[in-house]
Amino acid sequence: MKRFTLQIGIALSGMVLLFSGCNQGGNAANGALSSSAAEKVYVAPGEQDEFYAFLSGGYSGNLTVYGLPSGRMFKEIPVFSQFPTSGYGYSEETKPLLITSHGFIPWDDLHHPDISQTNGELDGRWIFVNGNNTPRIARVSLSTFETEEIIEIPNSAGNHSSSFITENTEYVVAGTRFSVPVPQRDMPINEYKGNFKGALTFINVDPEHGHMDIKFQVIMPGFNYDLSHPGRGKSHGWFFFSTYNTEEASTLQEVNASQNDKDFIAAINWKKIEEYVNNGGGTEMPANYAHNVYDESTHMARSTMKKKVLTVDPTKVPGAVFLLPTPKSPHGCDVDPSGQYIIGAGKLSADITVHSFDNMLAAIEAEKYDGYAYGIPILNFEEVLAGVVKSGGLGPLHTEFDGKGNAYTTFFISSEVVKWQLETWQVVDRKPTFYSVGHLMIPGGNSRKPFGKYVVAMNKITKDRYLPTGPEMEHSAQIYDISGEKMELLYDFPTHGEPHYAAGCPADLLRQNSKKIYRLDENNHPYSIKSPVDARVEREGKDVHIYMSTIRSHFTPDNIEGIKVGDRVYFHVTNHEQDFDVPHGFAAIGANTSEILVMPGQTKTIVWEPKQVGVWPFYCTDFCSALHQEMQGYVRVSPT
Ligand code: CUK
Ligand code: CUA
Repeated sequence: MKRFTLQIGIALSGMVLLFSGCNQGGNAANGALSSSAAEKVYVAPGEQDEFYAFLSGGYSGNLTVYGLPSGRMFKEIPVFSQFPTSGYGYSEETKPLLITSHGFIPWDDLHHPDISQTNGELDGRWIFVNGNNTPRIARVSLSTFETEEIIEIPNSAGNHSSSFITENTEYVVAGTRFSVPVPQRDMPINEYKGNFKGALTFINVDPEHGHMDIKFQVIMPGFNYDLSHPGRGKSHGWFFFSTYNTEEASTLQEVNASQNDKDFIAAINWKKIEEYVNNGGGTEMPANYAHNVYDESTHMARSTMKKKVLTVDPTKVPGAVFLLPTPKSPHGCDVDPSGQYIIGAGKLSADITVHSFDNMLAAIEAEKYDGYAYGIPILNFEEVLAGVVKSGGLGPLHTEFDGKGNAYTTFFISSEVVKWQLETWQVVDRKPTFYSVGHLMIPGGNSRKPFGKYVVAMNKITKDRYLPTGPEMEHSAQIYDISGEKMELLYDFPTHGEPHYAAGCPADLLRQNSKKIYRLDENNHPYSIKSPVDARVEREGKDVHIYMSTIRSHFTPDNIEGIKVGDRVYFHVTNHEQDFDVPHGFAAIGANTSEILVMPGQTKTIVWEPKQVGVWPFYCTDFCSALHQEMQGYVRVSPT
């Protein structure tokens, strides 16, 4: 996003100044909140929120859980990060989740969450998120709120189109913001045009366990594939991807990349391609990518390196791939709840382009083509167009829907949310955001059944919104009431990292299924023990395995001798509590990883490599009872 500011800043510097002038004027622009606004976000002590909101953490690599309307933060779910709070990415059980073909990569840039669906409605089973940098998609359980699976995406780079899902969670998709040589090879960068390719990846989701598996990759021309959205309802079976740099320039200085007045939305008939590959179509290509799965019953993750991927040349599947011309470097690519309208927000534009799915089918039927790009038909713009929203704003990015015939589009440059009507294309309201809004989110706004009560705007620049905290401010989110004709700004809350997108759902969808306890009798961790009486120390050469039990408020064993400098000491800690929300932590002095937090019924392992002779303490890091401070022990480390 910061790129865009820069680029657009050059082109439209006059207007930028104009807008930033009026929007960053401090409290005068705050929208004069009424006391009823305060009431609407007030959730009294002991009461619970009406909605969950899952905000991406951007460069934090995490997904953060909030309540709406209160804006209270409940949990940070580590996905593409090492997270000391829980030991995620440090513990032996979770480290394999972060393995890639490039090695152990404990960071990524998380942009877009999407909740699983059945029949186009949120089903609250999983939430999928993307890693943008080293292309990956993760699946997070909405029962345990933990990352359960991460799959790497070969042949792509900058997985920004993810992780949107089809309406029965048949597929989660990945795109490629950067086109790259496919397969990767050593070649001159300035020979990009015609040689680099854009892989669009369709990942099958197993309906029972949610396990992901790459079904096929469509190898597209070397554009930049930005965002995507599935068709729904009548357009179920299609997927839409916005593109920019259809000039295929290797350097995206403004002059190069914005020559074309129109780029494309690529429309992919995935059902047709699925049929083609089910009948033996496609070409298997060597590819290296990691597939990492966490098993809830063993509490362990396993990493497998995959060696090939099935690729599809779109020109070999007639009627499967089309290009819809869309003005001014479209960024957002959103589909309305009916599946009829495909909205392309040209980020260098003032207007919003709306394509019609029916028009698209008619244009395909009548072969209203304006030519071809590498053999892929380019549909005639006027033929597919449904309407243009004359917004009066600048820099449209993303659109969500309230399910009542209204759409809400963010404008990055003019810092506002604009409400407009589907089919009349008339703007009916607009409200400023503070400041420079990226995505917005209506719970279920990405499904056939949105819950159009609130919209959350996620802003890129915070400036004067909060007490200053040095040069860096946390990003802000703003919640608006959209139940009436006019939007009303209710509240403003700080977020973690950089929230790009978010997904939300009614609290009732998750409340019942939220897991409370891992059952001890179901604990299949290879180093678990059934009860404290099984606690022991076992040596295998230099490796020492300590089978440890925790229960309020002691460790068994708590005096450990026989350890030598140079040993690798594995603390396998089983929490033998069976009470909701009673974790125990474990940390030993000089540990060069983090501590671990072990939930009741769970076993976790941390490795400790003592470097110094002595008697070294360990303790529980979670205040678990009145005798928490008594929950401690010693390890005696002798010379080698
Ligand atoms: S986003 Cu990822 S650059 Cu507009 Cu979906 Cu912010
Ligand atoms: Cu267990 Cu503190």
